[in-house]
Parts: sequence; C-alpha cells; structure tokens
Amino acid sequence: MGANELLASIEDVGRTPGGGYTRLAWDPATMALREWFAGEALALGLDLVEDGNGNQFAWWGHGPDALLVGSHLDSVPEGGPLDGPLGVASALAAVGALKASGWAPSRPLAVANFTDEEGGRFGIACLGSRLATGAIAPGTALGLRDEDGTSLAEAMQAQGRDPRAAGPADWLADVKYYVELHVEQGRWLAPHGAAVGVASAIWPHGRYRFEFCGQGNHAGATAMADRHDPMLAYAATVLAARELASASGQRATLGRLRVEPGSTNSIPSRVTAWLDARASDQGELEALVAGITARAEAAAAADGTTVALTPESVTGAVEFDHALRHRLAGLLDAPVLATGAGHDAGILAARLPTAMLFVRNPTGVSHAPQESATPQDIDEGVAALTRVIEELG
Ligand code: HGY
Ligand code: MN
Ligand code: MN
Repeated sequence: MGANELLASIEDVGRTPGGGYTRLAWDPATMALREWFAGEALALGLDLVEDGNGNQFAWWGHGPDALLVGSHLDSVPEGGPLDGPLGVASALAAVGALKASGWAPSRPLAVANFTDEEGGRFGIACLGSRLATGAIAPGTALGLRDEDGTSLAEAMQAQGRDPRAAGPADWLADVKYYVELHVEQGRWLAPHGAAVGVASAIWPHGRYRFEFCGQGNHAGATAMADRHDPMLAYAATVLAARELASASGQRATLGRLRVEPGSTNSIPSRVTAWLDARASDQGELEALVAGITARAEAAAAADGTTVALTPESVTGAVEFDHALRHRLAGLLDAPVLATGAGHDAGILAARLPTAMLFVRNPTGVSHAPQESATPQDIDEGVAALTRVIEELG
C-alpha cells in the first residue's frame, strides 16, 4: 500500500470530535496503532521486535550496520494526522515498493515506531528514544505521572509490559544510520517551491514548569487590596514570554495550565504553568528563559506571591550529521532547512549518523487538526525516502 492509503487506514484511530487526533502513550489509540504497525509489518514479511521501552521495529534482515527509518505514532492532544504517522507510513510504503520491485538491501533494514515522542501524557518528549539511548534514566522516566496520577510504569504494566525492561537498548549498536521522514512544521518549503527538504539542525529547546503560589481566598469577600492572587504573576509571565521572544526572534509558549482549586468563586492558591521555549542557539535560549523568569519573579514579588521554576526537559541544539545531510541533499536535489521542532532523530543524533526529510506542509500548521500535506507531496516524500533507502541500504 502507498503512504496515502496507509494513512487512510488509520484515520479513525484516536480521532476527536474536533477533527483532531489524541493518541497518547499507552492509551487505547496508540495501542490500536501498535497493532496496525504490527499488521503492516507482518504483511510486508518483516520481523517485528519490541524493545524494553515499547519502541517497535520491523526488521528486513538482522545484524550490524543496519539502516533504520521510521518515526512515531503518538500525537499531542488534538494534534494533526501526519506528525509522526507520515514518517511511519512513508517508511512502510517505501519498503513495500522496494520489495515489490525485487530490490534487496545490502544491509539490515528496519522500520521504527518510537513510543511517546510527543510527551503528551507524561510531560517529557521522546521518552522512547531517550530511554533507548540512555538520555533519561529509567527510574526518572518510569516515575513520571500523567494528569490522573498514573505513572509511566503503571501505564506500561497495564498494557502487559514489564517496566523493569526499560532502559538503554541493544539494537542501538546494530544501527549505522537513522533517517526520519516527517511532515514539515512551519512553512518554509512552500515559498521555496520544494516538496521535500533535508534537515540541517534542530533548535535548542526546553520545557519549564512555573509554580505560582498565593493565598486562596473568597472571590467575593476579599477586598482587591488584600489579595495575593498567583494568577496575576502567571498573566505577567505569559505577556513577558510573548514580548521577550518576539523581541529576540525566538519562540516561547505557555499552552498548558493548571489552576487550584479551580473554582469560579475562589481566588486561586496555586497556578502551575508550563513554558515551551525554543531559540536559534543555546545562549539565546538561556537568555530568553532567564528574562521570562525575572519578569515572573518581579510580578510575584509585587503581589506578595511566590514563583518557582523547574526545568523539566532541556534539549541542546542538534546538528544533523554533515556528511549524511550533504549526501542526501545532493541525492534528492533538495533544499536544507533547520527546524524548531524536536524529533526522535534529534535524540538519536547523539549516538549515530542521523538525517531527516521534511515533506511540504502548505500552511505550516502542526500540533493542530488543520495539519496537512497534499497526496502528491506525500507520494514525493515516499519516492525520496525510497531513493535514500536504495542509496544507504
Ligand atoms: O515538541 C516538539 O517539538 C515535538 O513535536 N515533540
Ligand atoms: Mn513528530
Ligand atoms: Mn510533534
């Protein structure tokens, strides 16, 4: 099957009434997608293996110096249809086309489905690839809890996995290259008239938890002068993030919030907010976060409230392997572009030569139901990935 058909075969999995997709790690939707992946691997005659972290691999041959292609199948809440699944479907379609043509790889080849790339449930992105590469300690990851208080370990156990198996994975030693195809996030390829691009780098980025604490009180009986409302420092922080990121050409978002007790007629006692900050280099990222934090602290001090900052995950700049990206850009006659989005390829790049292909996204919208790519461009992406596999495989 081609990638468009493969994507159509999962279009109802994890679909939400708003037309988006919520497919979180170890939830029913991603479990159904794991079954789908297993079925497609079987149909292609590939050998399905799962590592102790839940990452799935469909192998064409086994052994060292392997070429790994693939992506992830989980989404952010209310995400789009392509972020992740496009890479997995394109890899399956490319392998299917190569098998049908009688081509045979000179090295082992595998298609990967990395688990929990978005961090949409447990808060830290790329958990599957971070665990496999040792970028996060199993104890830290397994102790992460979702909004219901369920830990990653409990979620894995509920799906029949043994969390004690989580951690650095043996397959890493067998992989020579990893190439991830992904829908473009942002709009660069369209104005440059290209259907496919090659990634140069990933911006440094991080997730930071702000905890604003004040005095809970009655919304109607408390005079305004007597309030210590943590919502005010939160509001000042949101505005500061926007102002400072815009002024420095970087990016900052506070898109996740928890208010306690969260009742209409109570002044909050605690407001927890998460900052997603991204910048063109590490120094800019640190300056941006420091600037936002200073503004949060000043606002809290003015209101007699407090604020505490906890970095939850910080990922340094990723430069994709220069020789590999140059070779693929030449092979495909494709432009090279950086991205502000994180990927499993960014985690694996610390351990082995890694590259990414981007498929044109006409509007650039991602992490939202409106994410799209044309069927023609999706086919062009598969053709490009097929050529890369023939070149490297
Ligand atoms: O957040 C990111 O950049 C990626 O989509 N996980
Ligand atoms: Mn992704
Ligand atoms: Mn994403």
